[in-house]
Amino acid sequence: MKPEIILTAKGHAGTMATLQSEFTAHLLADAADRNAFLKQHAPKVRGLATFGPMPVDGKLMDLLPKLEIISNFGVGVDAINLAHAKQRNIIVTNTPDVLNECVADCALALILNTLRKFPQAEAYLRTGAWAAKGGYPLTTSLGGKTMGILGLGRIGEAIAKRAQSFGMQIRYHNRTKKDVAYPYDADAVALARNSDVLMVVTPGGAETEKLVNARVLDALGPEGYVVNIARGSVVDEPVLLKYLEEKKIAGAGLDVFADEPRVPPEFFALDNAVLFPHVGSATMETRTAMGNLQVDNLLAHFAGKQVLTRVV
Ligand code: 8YV
Repeated sequence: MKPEIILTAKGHAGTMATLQSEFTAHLLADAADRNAFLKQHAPKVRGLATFGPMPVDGKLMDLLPKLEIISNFGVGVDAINLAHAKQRNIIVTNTPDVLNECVADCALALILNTLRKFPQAEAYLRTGAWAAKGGYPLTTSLGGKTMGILGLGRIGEAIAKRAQSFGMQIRYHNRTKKDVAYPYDADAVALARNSDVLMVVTPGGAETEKLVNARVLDALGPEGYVVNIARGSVVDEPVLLKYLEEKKIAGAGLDVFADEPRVPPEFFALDNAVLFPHVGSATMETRTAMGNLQVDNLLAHFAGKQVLTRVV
């Protein structure tokens, strides 16, 4: 008998196919009546396969009394109530490391595009402005600038390595100082004050909510840039929008937003922002590796083995 699991949403095709062949899988996103669906499957469901931003709260867990494991597709587990899972002895797993390089590539693309305004320069050509008005206005170089990494973990390290090869200097702030060669700043304000580009890589959740606020943006100043590849919740989004509109900071490169996939339309009018639809890990190779890890955690657990990447 295959273990029964619930999928909170549709993953990419390969992962969906594996989940559906290895387990008896029920798709919550397809349910016309969520409560009736959960009630119907509750007696047998032992696992939950969930996807990044899908909320998995205590209420959902408690509707599934036999739940043993929540296997997340994504490194960030801020959408899962970890305290509740712990209290119920439910294992939570994520998909770290396999996405580091891809997310770091995306971070560099955002820095390049934000400072050098490549998307805007391309649009300039496509609208015929090059021939009509002459060369695109000069932008600013990466080389010689300082990147302040807010949250120097494994993804932050991969970003630092790349940024250094572009001639950038690195500094960082974490809750606790690490054994690394980069200079450390005591808080986000100090880091912003000492940086040209503030790179937000810290996990989402209550502890980091609106960590990048007006004080931090003031410290970054009118020549400074913010890049966020972490979670929209880490930045005070209305304040960031206002600072971009009023040119109180130079620009922003954003892969994440507070209420995805809804992005406040005021952002679309900004010339000093580059906006990506949360594509940091979105390559076939990386999403396949993430899906494999999500599945392997479930398989290990149901085979009575240790899961591979346990969070709680
Ligand atoms: C994914 C992510 O886009 O890993 C994460 O935490 O945010 C991304 O890699 C997301 O998990 C997709 O569901």
